[in-house]
Amino acid sequence: MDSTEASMTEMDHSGATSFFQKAPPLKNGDLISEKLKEFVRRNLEGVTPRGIVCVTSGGTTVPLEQRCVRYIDNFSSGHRGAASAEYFVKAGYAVIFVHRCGSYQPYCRYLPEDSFLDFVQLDEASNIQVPDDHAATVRKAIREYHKAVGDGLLLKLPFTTIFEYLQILQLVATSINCFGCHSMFYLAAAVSDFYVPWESMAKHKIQSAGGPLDMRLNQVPKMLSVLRKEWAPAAFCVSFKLETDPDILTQKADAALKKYGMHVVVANLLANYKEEVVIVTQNEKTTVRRKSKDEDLEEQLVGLLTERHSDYIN
Ligand code: 9Z3
Repeated sequence: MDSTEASMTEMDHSGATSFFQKAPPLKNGDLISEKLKEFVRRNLEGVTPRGIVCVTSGGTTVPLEQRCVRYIDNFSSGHRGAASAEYFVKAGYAVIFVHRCGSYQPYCRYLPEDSFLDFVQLDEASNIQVPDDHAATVRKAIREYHKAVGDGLLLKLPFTTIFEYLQILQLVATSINCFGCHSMFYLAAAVSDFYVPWESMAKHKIQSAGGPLDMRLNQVPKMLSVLRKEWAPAAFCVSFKLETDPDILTQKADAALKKYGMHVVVANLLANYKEEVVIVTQNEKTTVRRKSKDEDLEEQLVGLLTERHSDYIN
């Protein structure tokens, strides 16, 4: 590590400490810790250590008021994270799905919008019926979801704000540290870069009578290197890089790889992120393309990443 990287790590460390000290306390923090403890206990049993992955999914919000009426949000739907979580379970991983409240969920991605009321009907005796053309999809979703949860392979932890997201990420990271190199982070959530610190945030709804709003946003401290160096140093870490300008994408992914010590950066462009991603490692760049409309790009992506993870373990 050169001196610039060393001082960067120290800056990240102190930025993270101060962020957590000043953040509003995590609601249900004790319950989340309990759930994590139980999930980890169950998956540590057995002779061969199971792979465990923390999949983050959906966008974080940035509240503008403490009693929040307004917030800054981003476009992420959580589809990538939800699809990936399913493929990790299929590959035998235990999955901690840290997701934005209300975003796409594993095993329900195929249900149409307004799914409940449009999807089911009542027969003459008021029994719930699922029309034949949807029945197979619904049966498959219910079966796979209950199997994943029943086998102790899926734990879902919701977040809304950037404060909740980072606090939960820290809890998850320190809880699965005992899996060492068998643990993986797959950080697909779209995490806010800027935020309003809690102590400088308006307590009540900001009044429009005050005229145009002039607000300063602070930079969210970079937690990736803290995750990598302190919270879960042996874990295999995959982060995502999203850009809108194709000319800077791979260069930014390379920089993230080096700066935060990631093992893989998945680079994608807003214009075609559902069709194509580039897996960037220190030695190679591999483009993954969706082959057809019926296929999930995440199936190939998760397949390649679990291979890289096995190489890392070996
Ligand atoms: C991604 O790049 C994800 O692939 C998407 C998935 C958010 C594009 P959807 O949820 O979209 O399926 O609608 N995630 C990471 C985005 C991000 O915030 N990356 C940070 C950055 O680019 C690094 S942590 O700086």
